[in-house]
Amino acid sequence: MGREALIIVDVQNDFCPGGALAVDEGDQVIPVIRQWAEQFASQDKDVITTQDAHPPHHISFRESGGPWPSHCVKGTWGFWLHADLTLPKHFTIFKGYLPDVDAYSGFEGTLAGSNLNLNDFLHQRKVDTVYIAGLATDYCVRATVLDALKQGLATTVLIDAVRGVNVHPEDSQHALDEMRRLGAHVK
Ligand code: VGL
Ligand code: ZN
Repeated sequence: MGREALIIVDVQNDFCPGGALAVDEGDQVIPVIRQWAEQFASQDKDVITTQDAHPPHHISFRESGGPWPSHCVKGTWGFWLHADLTLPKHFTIFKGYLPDVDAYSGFEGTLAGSNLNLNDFLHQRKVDTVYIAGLATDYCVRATVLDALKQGLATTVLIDAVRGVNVHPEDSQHALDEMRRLGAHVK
């Protein structure tokens, strides 16, 4: 039996109300995630946060022909985790830092200050089971969940701890259905 980890996806200012790419009710995940994080830490389980860490003019920005307004530019206010998301000891994964590559999944990211990718990091930590929370259900949470399943990790989406962008109104529901169909637990 391996260890369990909590992966908190992109609870950054730009994805919360007031941010450049605000997710409706995005900040409502914060108290829920804080409780999960405290519980994981108290059981010596790893807590991992991911952050979108784009350079200016990233390929996913409208100014570069992409779909999104400029967001989560590394070092700006919108890039930082929401101030209310106070967390116990945790590890940080950055993703989306290459100018010409978009990266929705945490598994396309690396441990801050190193080139260790998330999958290798989880292997080193003997993690075989992940719980996933954060923003946004229909983009980065979805992509992270699908990659976790591809890596053979037992994967649970924490339903009260995710919110979606919903460019189309049903996007989050469809994403959750897809995650379930591919083997994720939703709890
Ligand atoms: C995300 C859109 C663009 C996300 C990141 O974190 O879900 N969505 N970049
Ligand atoms: Zn992004």
